[in-house]
Amino acid sequence: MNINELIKGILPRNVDYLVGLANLTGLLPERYRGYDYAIVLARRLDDRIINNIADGPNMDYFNHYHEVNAELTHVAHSLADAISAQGSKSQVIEPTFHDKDINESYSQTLRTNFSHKMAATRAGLGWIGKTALFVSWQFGPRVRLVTVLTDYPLPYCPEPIDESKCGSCNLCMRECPAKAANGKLWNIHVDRDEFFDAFACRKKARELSLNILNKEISLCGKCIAVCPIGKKKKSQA
Ligand code: B12
Repeated sequence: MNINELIKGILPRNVDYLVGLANLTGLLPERYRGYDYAIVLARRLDDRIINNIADGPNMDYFNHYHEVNAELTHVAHSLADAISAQGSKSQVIEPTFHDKDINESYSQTLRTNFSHKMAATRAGLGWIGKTALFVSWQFGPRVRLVTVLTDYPLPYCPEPIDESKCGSCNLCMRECPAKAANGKLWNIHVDRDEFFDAFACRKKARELSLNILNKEISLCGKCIAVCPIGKKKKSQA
């Protein structure tokens, strides 16, 4: 199977996508046994919408979030079907979780059983920033992720990214309305909870979503908007 051709034929042509291939052997829980390879798709978010996130989410961002989720879900299932049609197994991990994906401990941990960000760093597409976002080389954190797992031995990235490239930049940390980050740089041995307080993030995002959008969700996006990586320079706009 020519996986790159197959993916190219499925991706929408009017938006930017990053495509990464990863080997996740030994990194997944038991329920994904046999699916050692991953195709990670990072869909670029709309700069006009992200640039308008000021002090919390707005309706454009809310709508964009839902549209991009729907697009990613559709693209990932089309890809998984195409892989299955070629005789290999495939499983879609949707952009956001459903009740069946979370275990009883979710409310105590805010952890699901699959991390798109881990797949993306294993695919060499980027690293984890100070506010725990996945930061791609090309578009910074202005991407939303989806993953297709497969048993087909993909030509995976030989050089996964194991540490942060954020250096001394602290912008997302300074601007975070929840003050959820402590500035420690990520690497694959540093757990999320050592540098990022996911509970503080969720609490603030819920508060903002309720006040601004009158919706009980956890939307914020300020850390995405302020990251200088992927932010277009004025001359490019
Ligand atoms: C639960 C969840 C939340 C929780 C907890 C967030 C968190 N940081 O853990 C809450 C409700 C707070 C939340 C908030 C938001 N979320 Co959220 N969320 C998720 C979800 C469903 C699961 C994440 C999870 O299990 N976290 C547990 C920790 C341990 O894993 P992790 O954070 O994913 O990644 C860690 C590991 O992967 C590790 N790692 C990375 N590479 C490697 C390699 C090796 C070898 C190892 C061992 C580890 C390792 O480093 C990461 C940081 O510690 C994912 C979708 C998914 N299934 O991945 C979306 C997701 C992380 N959310 C996303 C977004 C956009 C948001 C918000 C901006 C909301 C919004 N849209 O306005 C905020 C921003 C929060 C932030 N700054 O991190 C995006 C992130 C995109 C990006 N560019 O990073 C995701 C990936 C959804 C998607 N499909 O794109 N979210």
